[in-house]
Amino acid sequence: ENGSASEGEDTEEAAENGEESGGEATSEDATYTIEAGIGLNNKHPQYKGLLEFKEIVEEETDGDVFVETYHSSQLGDDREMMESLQLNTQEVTIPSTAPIANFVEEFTVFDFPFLFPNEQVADQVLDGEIGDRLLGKLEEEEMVGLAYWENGFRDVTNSQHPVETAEDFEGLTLRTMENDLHLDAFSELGANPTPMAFGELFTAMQQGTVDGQENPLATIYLESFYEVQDYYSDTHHVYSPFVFLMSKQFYDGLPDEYQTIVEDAAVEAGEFQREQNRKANEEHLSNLEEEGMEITEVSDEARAEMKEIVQPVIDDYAEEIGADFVDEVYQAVEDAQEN
Ligand code: TF8
Repeated sequence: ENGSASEGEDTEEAAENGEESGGEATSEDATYTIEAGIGLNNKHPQYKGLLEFKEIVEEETDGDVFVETYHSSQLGDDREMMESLQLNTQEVTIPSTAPIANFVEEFTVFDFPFLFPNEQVADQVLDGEIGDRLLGKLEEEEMVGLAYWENGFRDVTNSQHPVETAEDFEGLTLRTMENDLHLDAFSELGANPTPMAFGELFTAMQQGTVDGQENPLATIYLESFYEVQDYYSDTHHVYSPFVFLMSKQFYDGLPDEYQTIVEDAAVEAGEFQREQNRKANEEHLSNLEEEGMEITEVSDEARAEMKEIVQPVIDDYAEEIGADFVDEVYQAVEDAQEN
């Protein structure tokens, strides 16, 4: 039986949605409706990836599974949307790993500063056995992890001064994601970390509640952070994966054939999303410069110093989530670098 299809009010939203994404399917013809929501806006490659997922699923199920897409935290922030998945009142969301760690603590490992040296290594570890194992743990939390997508390497922006070395974090009030490791790492660097949902961030920067934040280039540019931030630094201090999540109850209720279709579609749309994300990075950097941001390039020495400062925090969390498991992750990162 289908929990979420065609309640009367879906029709209007579906029509709106179909118009926006150019799709012809409607929820009226569908047996299953997937409400999919993300926190970023509709200019971000993540939303483009979601539209790709929609197209594949609707085509392959001949419209029997309809995907309704929402962006800009219309359905809530990362934590709220995950809770909705647990209750099966929303079917899909694609949060960063950092907020997922509040549900499955092992996800903290992917947010260890400077863990992944580049995107290719991240792909191999995430798409490999380790990444898979962590996705499996989501089932205990009533969610199914179908694929890793990409948020990207996180960089710092602020309104006070250029951040060139570790010392420049001193005294900066920085918004962080709601994740204990992020909080502790930025404290260790001397910043005043302020955890907050992404949807509140722009206003917080605008009103000066926080001096700055850290996010990948696509977000900094496409969410117009340059309007309220003067300094950008390519710290690349952590690689932030996205995870494509589905309500377990909804997934379990799908026929086998449709389970395969949504799984493959999440992976395929994810490949497209990663590609779009990576392609745009260089352009976004020059866009930020054109918009008047001061760009600071961080040296490898400065990154090494930042890493050294936060290493005790990393070691604490490694202990907490399981030293053996974390060693396996380090080994997988090394193996991937040799390939
Ligand atoms: C953050 C993350 C976000 C997301 C998204 C809004 O800073 O980087 O981009 O997780 O869902 O909160």
